[in-house]
Amino acid sequence: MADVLRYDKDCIFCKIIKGEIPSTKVYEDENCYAFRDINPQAPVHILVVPKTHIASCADIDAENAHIAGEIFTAIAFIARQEGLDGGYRVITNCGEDAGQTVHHLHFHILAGVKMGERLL
Ligand code: DGP
Repeated sequence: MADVLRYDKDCIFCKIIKGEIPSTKVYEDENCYAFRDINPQAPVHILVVPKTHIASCADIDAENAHIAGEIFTAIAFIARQEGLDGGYRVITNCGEDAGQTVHHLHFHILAGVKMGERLL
């Protein structure tokens, strides 16, 4: 069942989800929305977000944890849809030290380039 969606009126990703700011949609279901990053860091760079406003993965709790599973189910679907057979990296930045700039939980799917084993 779909959650009752909560939006933050000042959140850029909430505005994208509501269609108030345009985006290149890749995937959508009841609880998740995915679109191409405006500043791609790899040939394929997609953001997957919950439709309801959650600031970061630090705000995942027992009540909303199902969203994490739904997002990863969407990520696997999107990877098949995009033909990411060579693999892909999934990143979520949480907080200032991690470089989070948009405070609406989002997962980056990066692909289309050989990334190597180092994360930083
Ligand atoms: P992070 O640093 O993890 O908070 O990443 C935020 C990402 O969001 C960054 O890669 C750029 C992307 N982004 C910011 N504003 C917009 C926008 O208006 N449209 C799209 N498509 N992406 C955006």
